[in-house]
Amino acid sequence: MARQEMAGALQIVDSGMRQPVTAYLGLGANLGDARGALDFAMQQLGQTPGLDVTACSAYYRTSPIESSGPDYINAVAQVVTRLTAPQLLNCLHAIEAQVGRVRPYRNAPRTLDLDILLYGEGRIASPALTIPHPRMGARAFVLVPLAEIAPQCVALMQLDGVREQAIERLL
Ligand code: A4P
Ligand code: MG
Repeated sequence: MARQEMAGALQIVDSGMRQPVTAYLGLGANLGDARGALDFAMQQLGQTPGLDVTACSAYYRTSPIESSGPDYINAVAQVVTRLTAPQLLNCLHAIEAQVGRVRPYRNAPRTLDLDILLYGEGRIASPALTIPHPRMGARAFVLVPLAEIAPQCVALMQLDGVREQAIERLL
């Protein structure tokens, strides 16, 4: 359905007929039932209007990087979506909230973290959203599952650069 917003004097008509974009999402959790939280997130993403989940990597057990607490469970999902990147981020925050995500400090252990890694060829640098995700290239917990489902998005040199970081593929 057509939606109209007033942005100052400019009227923007959002027809909802945007071209679909392939995006990659990082999933991570290290508090509570981490695997259950990732399962829940995948299920919720699958029910999100305007978004289709087209692939999901295996789950990986990873050591905390610049974080603390128990090992993380990480994965990467490929989605095809007509949502804008900010709309997609809002959906991710809503799913995080449903599993009780709190943000006591940056990189705190968390029940669920959902990040937008890539949004098509999009490049965004705003206070609320940076795409590509600025730290993804230095993290095995992103690069390894991303390479599993989208090898074209990861350079061998990047994988080589994170080979010291502990990561175990789960069955
Ligand atoms: N934000 C900006 N760009 C993005 C984006 N591309 N995707 C903003 C998602 N959010 C983005 O994020 C803080 C703010 O970043 C959001 O409000 C959003 O507007 P957050 O999820 O509230 O907090 P955070 O996760 O602590 O910060 P951040 O920057 O997302 O942390 P990182 O860099 O993602 O690192 N170790 C292992 N093994 N596994 C992990 O999953 N995760 C982190 C978090 C650290 N160490 C880890 C893991
Ligand atoms: Mg995050």
